[in-house]
Amino acid sequence: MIVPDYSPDPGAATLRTAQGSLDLSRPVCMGVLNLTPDSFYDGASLGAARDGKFRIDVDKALRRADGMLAEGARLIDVGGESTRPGAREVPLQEELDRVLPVVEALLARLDAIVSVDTSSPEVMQAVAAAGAGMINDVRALRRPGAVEAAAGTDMAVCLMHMRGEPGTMQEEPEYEDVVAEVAEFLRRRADAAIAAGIDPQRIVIDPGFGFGKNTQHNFTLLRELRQFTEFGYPVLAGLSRKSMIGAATGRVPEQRLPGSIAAVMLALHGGARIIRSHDVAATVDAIGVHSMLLEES
Ligand code: 8Y7
Repeated sequence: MIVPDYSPDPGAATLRTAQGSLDLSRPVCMGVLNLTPDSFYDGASLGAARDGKFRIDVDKALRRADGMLAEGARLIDVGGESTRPGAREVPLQEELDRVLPVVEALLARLDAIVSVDTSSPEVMQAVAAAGAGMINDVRALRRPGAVEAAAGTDMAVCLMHMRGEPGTMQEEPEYEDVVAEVAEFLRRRADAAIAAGIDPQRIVIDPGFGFGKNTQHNFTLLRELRQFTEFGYPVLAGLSRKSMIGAATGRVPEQRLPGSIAAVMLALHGGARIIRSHDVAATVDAIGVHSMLLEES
């Protein structure tokens, strides 16, 4: 593949989104707004089954997002497809029905940069038309048509590493060198995005904690996170209440906030610029403490 000649700026700290530039000179928190009935942590809290179908309560979702913004979130990540280990794939129409009304309401009523967690080119086009700022794709634009769909918008894109698919990804993942393999994957996906016409300043990369990795892989990636910043793209880290925190603390998801914040501190120390979290206030506090460390006296 021919890739445009591009020398990334290692200090790149501004992200271009379809809703304007986001300053990342100080790291920011992305709050999770989960629209799936089966999330491992906050499942179904924003909707209920009606007529045998899961339906979102849009007002409840708006209140939750408003609360996260008040706590200091700079982005709201809206997701209608469950990517937890073993999850089934959600049909396109179901994903659109869950996501679009909430995205439209958020954009109309709140001053938020809206990120949409999707791998589907149709959903990307629909939310771009609605005015959303960013795509968060756990499949890194690998679905047929996804790179082209993203390139046809002005949205920022988060390219995440996942080994396999959610249905199978935790079946004994193996790597020779997890850091090198994940880095190589992300470099290739960023190159493919740029080759399709996506401005490098729209790209975010993410090693994908918990996606086809065992506990040791996850902690190796966390320890070596700094290496991922060398591509010059902002690095996003999603650690919130994940099983790696459970493995380290012996705690169930409801009790994993302190462990998650400890891991957030390590990710910030490794250069992460966007922290995806269910717990915005605590994450913003961690960012505040970390940022003081970097102040010149
Ligand atoms: C991540 C994510 C999830 C992550 C990015 C969970 C959608 C599982 N985790 N997206 N999504 N990075 N970019 O635990 O780590 O929230 S879902």
